[in-house]
Amino acid sequence: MNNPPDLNQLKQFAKEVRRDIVNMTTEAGSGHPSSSLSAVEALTALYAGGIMRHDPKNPHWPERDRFILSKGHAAPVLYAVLAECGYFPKDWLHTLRKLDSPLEGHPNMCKLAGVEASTGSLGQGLSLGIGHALAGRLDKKDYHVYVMIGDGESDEGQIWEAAMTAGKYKLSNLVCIVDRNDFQQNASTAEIMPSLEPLADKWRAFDWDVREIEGNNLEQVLGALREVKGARDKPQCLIAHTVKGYGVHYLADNPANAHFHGIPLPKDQLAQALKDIDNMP
Ligand SMILES: Cc1ncc(C[n+]2csc(CCOP(=O)(O)OP(=O)(O)O)c2C)c(N)n1
Ligand SMILES: [Mg+2]
Repeated sequence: MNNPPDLNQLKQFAKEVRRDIVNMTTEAGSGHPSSSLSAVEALTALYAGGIMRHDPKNPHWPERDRFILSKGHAAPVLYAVLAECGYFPKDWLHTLRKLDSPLEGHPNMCKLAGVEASTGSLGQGLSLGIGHALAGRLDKKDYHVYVMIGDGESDEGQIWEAAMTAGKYKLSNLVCIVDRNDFQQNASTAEIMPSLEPLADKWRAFDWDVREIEGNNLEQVLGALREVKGARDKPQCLIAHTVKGYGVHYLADNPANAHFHGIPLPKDQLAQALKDIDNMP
């Protein structure tokens, strides 16, 4: 891959990804813009910030780093980033959720090169990541495996089976990013599953290294992802504190309203949303 762009270029990349997300979900009339927007900085840093070793022209390159979007309902952020990186033509974004489009509502690895795992049924992606991480160790390859899970998704028992297993095998080539946006489908995580906290302690108890970061702060995300690359004996957890809908006031200022999970922007809000994104620092 080329040298990573500077911070300003990366911020422009993130803005373009946000525009793509609101445009494609509004056009589709369905999808999860708020869940996608909270994850923009993490995927920008991974794919465009020089963290992941990958080649859009050779998506099945055996040496590539792997990214698995376990919270698969945030597919629009993955599609936007893959398109901006050149995995497929950008105008495919207009086909989101349309019949026969490879850009299904949830990522389908059989339909779209660049999608590492088919996800959407919450709870499974970290286990899939463990498979890749163990395979990399067996094959003596030095790739890293990055998995993003949701905080609501963390209610799934399989997440904790995976956490325990990765700790046992000391998978230092595995990084789990928790998109800690404090909301899930119908309400806040505090209402639905208050015992999720203390979250960092739970990961530590399963023998992971844990860092808590501001997940919509690109510099912090980049810094943390660079640090965890050097890990030697433990899997790495980044708890990324984010805002659901970040960058678009209509969504971000109303996250407590369950109406905004899995609902596209009303068409008459699109112009203001694009202005909000333009005005981001
Ligand atoms: C096994 C399973 N149960 C339920 C759902 C429905 N569902 C989709 S998104 C979601 C909420 C996820 O919340 P969170 O993980 O916090 O993601 P966020 O959108 O906040 O990033 C639910 C319950 C699902 N996709 N899979
Ligand atoms: Mg959430």
